[in-house]
Amino acid sequence: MQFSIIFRRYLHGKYLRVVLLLLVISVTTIFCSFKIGDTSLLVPKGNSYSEKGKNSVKTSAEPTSNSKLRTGQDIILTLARNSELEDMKDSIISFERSFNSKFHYDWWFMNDEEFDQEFKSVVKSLVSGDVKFIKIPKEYWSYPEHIDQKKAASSRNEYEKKKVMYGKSESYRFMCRFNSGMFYKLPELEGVDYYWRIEPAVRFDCDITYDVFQYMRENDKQYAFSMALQEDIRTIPSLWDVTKEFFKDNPELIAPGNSIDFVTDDRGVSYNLCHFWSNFEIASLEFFRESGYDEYFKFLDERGGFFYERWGDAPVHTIAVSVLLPAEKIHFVGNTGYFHNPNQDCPRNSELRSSLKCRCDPSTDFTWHKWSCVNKFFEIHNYVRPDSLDNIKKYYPTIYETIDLHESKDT
Ligand SMILES: Nc1nc2c(ncn2[C@@H]2O[C@H](COP(=O)(O)OP(=O)(O)O)[C@@H](O)[C@H]2O)c(=O)[nH]1
Ligand SMILES: [Mg+2]
Repeated sequence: MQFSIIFRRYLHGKYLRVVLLLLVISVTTIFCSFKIGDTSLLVPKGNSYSEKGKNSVKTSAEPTSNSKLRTGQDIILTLARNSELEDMKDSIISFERSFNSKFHYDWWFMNDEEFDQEFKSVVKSLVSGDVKFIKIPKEYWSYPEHIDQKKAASSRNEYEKKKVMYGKSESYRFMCRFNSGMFYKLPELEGVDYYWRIEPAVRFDCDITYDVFQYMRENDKQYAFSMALQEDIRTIPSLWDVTKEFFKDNPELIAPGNSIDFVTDDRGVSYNLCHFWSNFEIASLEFFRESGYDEYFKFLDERGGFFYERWGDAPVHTIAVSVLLPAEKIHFVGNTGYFHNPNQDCPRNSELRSSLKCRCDPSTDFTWHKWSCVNKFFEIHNYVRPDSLDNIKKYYPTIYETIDLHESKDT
C-alpha cells in the first residue's frame, strides 16, 4: 500500500523530474566513463562510408545545406630545406598537374632557416596560387627547458647503434616535435582553416578530380589521410603508456564513435603501431587547436619522448585523431597515385586507373596490400572501399560526379 503511494508520487511533480534527472545522469555517466581499454562499444558498426548528402547529385564544389560556414583560407603547406629545392620542384610539378592547376590554392613554405632567393623564385614560378614563406621561430625548433640534453644525446647514440632510421639525427627530432605540436601555433596560420601537407620528393600519379578542401568542409571532415602503415616500435616504446595515462585523466575527451580499434587490437592494452602516414595529410587546424589535441601534445612533450626516444608526428597525430574524433570526421583520400618513398598508391581497377589518367603501375600499389593499415580502417568501420568506379558511384556520389568518364568509355 505504502509502496504504491510512493510509486504514484514518483510519477508526478518533482519526483518525476528527479527520476528523469537521475536517468539522464546515469546515461551520460555510462557514455563518459569508457576507458581507452573499453573501445569496441564506441565504434559504430555496419556503416557505409559517410558522405553527407550521399544520394545527392551535387558536385563537391557546390555548397550544401550541411556546409559549415568557415571564413578562413585553405592552403598547401610544406616544411622544407633550401637544399631540397630539386625534390620540391618535382613535388610541385606533380601536384599542380594532378590537382592544383584546377583549383589554384596558395602554397606556403616553412623552414627553420631563411629560404634563399633561388628557392623562393623557383617555387614561385611553379605554383599556380600565391606563395608565402614562413621562418619558424627558434622556440618552436629547439629543446624545451625541461629536457636533459645530455640524456637526449646519449639516447641518440643508442638509437644509432640500433640502426634505427634517423636514430642519430637531432634535427629530425626537432622536425617531429614541430609537426606534432608547434606548426598550428604559428601566427601566420591564424586565419587558416585547412592545410594539405606536401613534402619534397613526392608524386601524385593520378588526377585528383574533386576539390578535396571543399569536400571536407561540406562533409564536416576534420582529418584526411591517404596511406597507413606500421611504425617501428623502437621509436615509440613508451608512447602508448603515456597516452593511456593522459586519457585516464581526461576521459571526457574520448569521442563517442571514435576509431580506437584502428590503433589497438586488444581493447587498448597495446598499440598495434598503425599510423596514418603524415607526409600526406589534410586537416582542419580547428582539430589541433580545439579538440583537446594540444593538451595531449603538452602532456607528451612533458615526458620528453620526442628527444629521449624518437616519437614521430605520424603516430602522435594518428592516436589523437583515432581517439578525439568521431569516425565520420575522418576522410580517406584514395586513388591519387600518391608516392612517397618507398610506398606507392595506385588504383588496381583498370577502369578507375584510366578514368583518373593514372601513370602508375598497379602491381606496386601499397594501399590495399595486406601489410597496409588502410584495410584495417575500412574493416573496423565496415566502410565500402572506393576501389572501383561502381563503388564510387554508389557510395561516394559527389566524388563520382567529378570524374570525367570519357577516357574510360573510349578506351
Ligand atoms: N626546414 C627543415 N625541414 C626539414 C628538416 N628535416 C626534415 N625536414 C622536412 O620535414 C619533412 C619530413 O622529413 P623527411 O626527411 O622527408 O622525413 P621522412 O618523410 O620521415 O623520411 C620534409 O618535408 C622535410 O623537408 C630540417 O632540418 N629543416
Ligand atoms: Mg619524407
